[in-house]
Amino acid sequence: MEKNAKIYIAGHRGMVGSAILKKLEQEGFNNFVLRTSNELDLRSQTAVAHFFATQKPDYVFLAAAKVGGILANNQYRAEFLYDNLMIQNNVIHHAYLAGVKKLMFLGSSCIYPKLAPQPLQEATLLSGYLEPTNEPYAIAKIAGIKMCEAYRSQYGCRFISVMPTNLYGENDNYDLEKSHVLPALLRKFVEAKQADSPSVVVWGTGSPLREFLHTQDLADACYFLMQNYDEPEFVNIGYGEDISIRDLAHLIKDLVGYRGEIIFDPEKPDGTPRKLMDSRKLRTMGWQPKIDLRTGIKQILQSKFGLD
Ligand code: GFB
Repeated sequence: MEKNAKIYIAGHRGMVGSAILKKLEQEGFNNFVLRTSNELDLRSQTAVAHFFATQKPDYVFLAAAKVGGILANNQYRAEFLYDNLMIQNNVIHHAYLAGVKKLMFLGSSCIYPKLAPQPLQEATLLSGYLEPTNEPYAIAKIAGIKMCEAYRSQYGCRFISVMPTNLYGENDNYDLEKSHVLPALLRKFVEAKQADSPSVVVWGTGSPLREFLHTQDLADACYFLMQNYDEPEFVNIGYGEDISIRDLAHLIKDLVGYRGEIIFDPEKPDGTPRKLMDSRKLRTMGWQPKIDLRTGIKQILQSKFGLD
């Protein structure tokens, strides 16, 4: 990307989009076209068509999506399917019509079959059944990958897809019903400490394993791939290690300095037993993450909750 290139980041106020914007600003880019969801409803074909025809961005990062944790995915199944399909169909198609030089589509590790061999290799896509709690979201993301592949093969578009593992970072969602596990546990343990509560409830059995990547690392990887990668196959972006929800809860409990008890609620879903990404493809290109989980959590405890 040329330093004066016009760059559109769809979803620039979200956790992922804001991290990408920050990274690009640090790298010296300054010609951004940005729209909030109030200013541009990406589900509207007319609005998106008008936006691309008039703004004609050179590069697009498609980080806009309806996202949420395990319960939100399961509860708002129609919205997760409809909103995400509409957003990506509109943005990808109109990026093609407007002659965008390169587009990056961001997916998720939930695209892989629930019981795919670990670590999850890119080649195992569509080799088995999906995890039911997030099937609508996964189907939308798989459609996005296939759209980028199809627009590349039929129209020659330089559209690439990347699949990040579970993410955390600045501008996360802390709504206890809709958020992902990491922000939810940070909030639960901080509030329990402040209120001197005797216990904190952690959903599920605690046995599922998850891999967590800081969004600063993700943004760094996206920038790296946008500059260096131009192939039809999508690329995993992971940290390389996972942790059980039980151990994550204990880690956060210790870092917060909470002394009470942890109670697991097996009535809540566990979801996929494990989803560790195989990120060898990205590693062999020369990229690696910098922020380990403990450091990343401490950073957020400080910036978001004012804890040292
Ligand atoms: O982060 P999370 O909601 O998403 O949950 P997934 C991960 C694990 O943490 C599950 C457990 O086993 C949860 O039951 N957990 C424990 C909690 N306590 C909590 C809590 O207070 N809140 C939450 N949210 N979980 C999502 C997918 O799956 O991951 C999305 O539904 C997407 O589609 C996203 O792929 C990255 O990792 O299970």
